[in-house]
Amino acid sequence: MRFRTRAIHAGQGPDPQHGAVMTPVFQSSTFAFNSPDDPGEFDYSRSGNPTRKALEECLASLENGTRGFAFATGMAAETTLMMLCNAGDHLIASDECYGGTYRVLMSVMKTKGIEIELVDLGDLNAVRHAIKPNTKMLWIESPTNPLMKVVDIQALAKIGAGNGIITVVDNTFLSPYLQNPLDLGIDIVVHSTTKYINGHSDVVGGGVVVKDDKLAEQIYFLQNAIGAVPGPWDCFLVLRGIKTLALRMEAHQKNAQALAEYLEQHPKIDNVLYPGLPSHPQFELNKKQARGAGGMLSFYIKGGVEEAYDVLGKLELFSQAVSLGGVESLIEYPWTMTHGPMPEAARREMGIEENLIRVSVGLEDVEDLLADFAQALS
Ligand code: P1T
Repeated sequence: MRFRTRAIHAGQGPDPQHGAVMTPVFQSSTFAFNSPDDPGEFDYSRSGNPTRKALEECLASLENGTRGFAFATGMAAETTLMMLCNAGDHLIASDECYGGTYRVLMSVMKTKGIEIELVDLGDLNAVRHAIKPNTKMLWIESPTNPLMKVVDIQALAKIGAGNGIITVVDNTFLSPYLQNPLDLGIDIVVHSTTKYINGHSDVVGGGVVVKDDKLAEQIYFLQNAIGAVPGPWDCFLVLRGIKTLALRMEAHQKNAQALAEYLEQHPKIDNVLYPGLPSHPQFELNKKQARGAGGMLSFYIKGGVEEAYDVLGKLELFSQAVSLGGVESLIEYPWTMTHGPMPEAARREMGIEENLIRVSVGLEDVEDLLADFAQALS
């Protein structure tokens, strides 16, 4: 089956009891055993729940994997995966990533004795050079949040496989509609389902997909042991959103492309970061490994804090808010918002400056979005 069909049907046959076409919300913490030694398929909702199972099967299908896992948030999914590492293990992570990922790596995992090394994953020699006998995991984000850097996923997967390192890609920005890291040789895909997968800014959630049985068993053990799972109602909402993922992504990226082209020629903008622009340094690489450039873009406005605050305040359709991937356009200021948790020096080293602005381009009429920027920049 193709993508749109799987988004609507994978894991979601009619309910066997009453024929409900939509997967019911099984709002139950516990399930009756048939007998003390026969729990049936479900026994307790931390370990498994039928609504969650439908979502997990759908996620697995959309990422071309064999097992999916749903989590309470994207960070819950990430933290659970990082627990595959033990004290003394070495984890190489992208030197550009979401501020919350940076925080959990540097302020949680590192303090528990996991060695964290941030590397420019665009430099494959630097990655090879960083590998040590105790390197356990390679953590990749592509495109990166918020600088939209694209790295060679297939090459990194090869380096990981050749050295017995578990490779992880955070695929939140492109969604499974536009990029499938498992097909490029990656071991684990992670998502904040809060974003495009749910798509309506009304749920927080996370997802993980793998195709290796042994890894799946280890992740299932951690999911159940740690228990950072979503409730059935949230799973239902994500499943409802997922059905239109393909349609939304097409529309998001059409609007983002138009806005990126508009901003790129605007005299008050210094530089636009969007992998769909031929000026993007990894334009060709993105075309090679993804089926589109998605709905996220960032830009440097000419000037500094004052000019940035001015445009943020004058935009009327773009709410100033963190998060992304919903139907409505959002704008945010990485310096104090998404990447505020990072030390100033780390922000600067990454390229996050006071004149950087990030946009999650929504599904409004593009003429209205362009007109709003025109008035805000005038
Ligand atoms: O917010 P949560 O569902 O826990 O997901 C964390 C996360 C993980 N990975 C990426 C690439 C992300 O962008 C996020 C969350 N990001 C935002 C809230 C934001 O505004 O960038």
